[in-house]
Amino acid sequence: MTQPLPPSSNPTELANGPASLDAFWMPFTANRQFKAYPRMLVAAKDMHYISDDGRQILDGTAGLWCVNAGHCRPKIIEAIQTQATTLDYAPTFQMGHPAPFQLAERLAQLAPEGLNRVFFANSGSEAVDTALKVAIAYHRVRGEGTRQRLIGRERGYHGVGFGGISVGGIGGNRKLFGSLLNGVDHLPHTHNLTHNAFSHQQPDWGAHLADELERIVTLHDSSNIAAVIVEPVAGSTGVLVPPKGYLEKLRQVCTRHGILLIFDEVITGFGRLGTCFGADYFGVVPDIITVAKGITNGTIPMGAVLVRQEIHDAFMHGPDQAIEFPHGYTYSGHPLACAAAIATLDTYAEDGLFENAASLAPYWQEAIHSLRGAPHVIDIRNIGIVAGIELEPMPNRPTRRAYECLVRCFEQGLLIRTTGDIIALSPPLMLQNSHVDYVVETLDRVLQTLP
Ligand code: PXG
Repeated sequence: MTQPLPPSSNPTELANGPASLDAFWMPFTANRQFKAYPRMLVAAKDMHYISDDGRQILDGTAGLWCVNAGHCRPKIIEAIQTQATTLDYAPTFQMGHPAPFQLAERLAQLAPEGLNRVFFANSGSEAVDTALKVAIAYHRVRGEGTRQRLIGRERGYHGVGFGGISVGGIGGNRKLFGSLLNGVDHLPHTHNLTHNAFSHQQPDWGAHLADELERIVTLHDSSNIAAVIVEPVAGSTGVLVPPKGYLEKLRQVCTRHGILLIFDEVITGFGRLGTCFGADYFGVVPDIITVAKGITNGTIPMGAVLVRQEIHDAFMHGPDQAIEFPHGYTYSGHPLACAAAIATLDTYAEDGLFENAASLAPYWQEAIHSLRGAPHVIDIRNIGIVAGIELEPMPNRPTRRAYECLVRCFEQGLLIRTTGDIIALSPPLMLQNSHVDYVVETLDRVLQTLP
């Protein structure tokens, strides 16, 4: 899989390595471990990164699940450059500029019918906190101010704001941070190796886990519950695909009790499953969708909240001069992010990338499941262009085996993500069969060598 390096990616030019690694406190990183054995990326093009020692690394993770169209796509770069020289910044508080209006229209056209109002943020975390605030405030402006409780799910990941970690269900991300939001419950997660190991796409077992929502509603009464938030496919925790019928049940229970259903589509949005949104893939329409990452192909930070029109309209009363929703960010609808997003949506459409993902998904599935039987593999799960490969942890050394796998894959020219002892794969959607083969062959080789 050697392709010529793009001209701008001469690693000897770019790898003016930093004099010291000390000052940068790295996010979600074992800082001391990384700084002892750093892995540096200095350039990227299409499906590949270039490391500081000049090697091509196939991007098996689309960066952090965000570079869905592949790296350094010309149309997106050009749009950012043009925007930066035309209008670098303009406020969106009591002022406007064209780009966020244009982008919001585009998103409304792509979104499931009815979700046609868009609030902009700068990350998935901000989109989630915005969505939770919209939900609570929506009930209040309608005179149902007792609806304040939020329901998330165990093993859910909704970013790192206080709202997001409160509804999130990854213990390690919560335990250092005190009492979090009041009034949050968690549905059980849907992972079960006994029933569902080596499922292809949606597992058969587990829809009944959504019945827990009825139990929580009975406990608190629906008049106290604002919203349920779930990832349609839980990504960060290690790729948990919803059991057949599960999301449908959540939708039914929420509808029955007047509870808003929020799909956090920060990962599943923009083609990851071969459809624009997970909601399209599963045929289940929530009331609010949060997105980020792939909205700008990872180039400029941006998040957004897509909201049913009725929810938006519930705020549009009172005196004309009143600010209806006292919330927003300095960079909500930032010109560069909007320009990047519009060019990204164009690229997805012009290159047929969602369609490519859909048509490659069967090949991806078969290739990934061919790793069944490789050393240490206790589960493989997949959907769209996503896969989770769960390894048996080393005795008394959880995470060690997967970390070793990441290091060895990187040495062999493949970037993977690991969480616990689970490998997560989510390459850019421009991939071809040969890239799939490379991912699987490299992983197979590395798995054979792992302690
Ligand atoms: N919601 C979901 C579903 C996410 O996956 C966020 C919210 C937060 O987005 P920001 O932009 O604030 O990071 C995410 C982010 C991983 C990984 O390795 C996943 C995320 C971020 C970084 C790493 O799985 N998801």
